[in-house]
Amino acid sequence: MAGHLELAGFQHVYSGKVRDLYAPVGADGAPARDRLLLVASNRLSAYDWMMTPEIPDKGEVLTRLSLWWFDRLADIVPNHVVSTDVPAAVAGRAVLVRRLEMLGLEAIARAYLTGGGLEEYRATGSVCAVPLPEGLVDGSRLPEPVFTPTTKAPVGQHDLPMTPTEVEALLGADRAAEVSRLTRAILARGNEIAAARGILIADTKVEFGVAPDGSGGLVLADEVLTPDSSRFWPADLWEPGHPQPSYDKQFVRDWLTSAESGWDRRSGEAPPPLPAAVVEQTRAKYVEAYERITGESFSAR
Ligand code: Q0N
Repeated sequence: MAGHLELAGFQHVYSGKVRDLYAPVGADGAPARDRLLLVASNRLSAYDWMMTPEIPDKGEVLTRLSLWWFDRLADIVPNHVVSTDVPAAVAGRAVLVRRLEMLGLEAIARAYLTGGGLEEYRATGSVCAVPLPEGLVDGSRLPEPVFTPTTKAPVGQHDLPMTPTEVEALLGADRAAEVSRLTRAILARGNEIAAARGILIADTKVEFGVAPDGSGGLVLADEVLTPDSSRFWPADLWEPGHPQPSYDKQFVRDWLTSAESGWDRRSGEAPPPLPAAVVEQTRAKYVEAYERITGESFSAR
């Protein structure tokens, strides 16, 4: 994979759209089997395109926000974090984690109705086999969080909704019920904390793994309750009945779809580079989300 960092003592394993994985290399030169280094980049995607330039400090903001949430979720579920003692080149935006065997699904829960959940509700009155009250609209709060898992599609392809039967076939009934319960509990806890700070978390995607030797239960991995893994809405602008503004990517989307960008979403061509003002406004939204949720001021390391 082109474009990843050369980190002394680490071997590149995998790059996703936004995060990269490395394996620590032992004194014998062999990659460690029980640890990974998870590095958050400053990359941002919109309308399925990677933007240029990157968003300064984004990786650090999201890494620190995930770490803050892991602490506040620790009574619900253990997590994969081992240490934040990482190479200087990635300080603040990387975490050393336990290498897990990841479950083969995206665990998603929804607390508000929008996107794919709204489409399914309009067609069937239910979302992922959960019947919902009549009269809900785009942005309505659900009576309680609903578990709406999807498949994990290869990079470049879109994830597909999974039925409860498919999830049970993949995980077994007991583990399926546990993944559902934990995912909904994580979102409920997130909303308890964030709502008091002016942010609604409409939905979220989490990833679970288990120890490769099969011992122990589910472990929360990857990132958690960040604007990249969740829809954050400013509570003061919440108004069910129409699409809510996205907390973090709104400036990017607004500019890309404005006449000013000169870009046609349907052209199939890469979007032009973001103007400096759009990059700066977007950085400010990530920092604002971090500061509002944690109550701590952000300053890059
Ligand atoms: C893992 N993903 C999906 C990196 C994150 N603790 C872990 N152990 C084993 N595998 C993974 C983790 C974690 N976290 C998670 N892939 C592997 C999410 N990726 C997307 C690309 O960037």
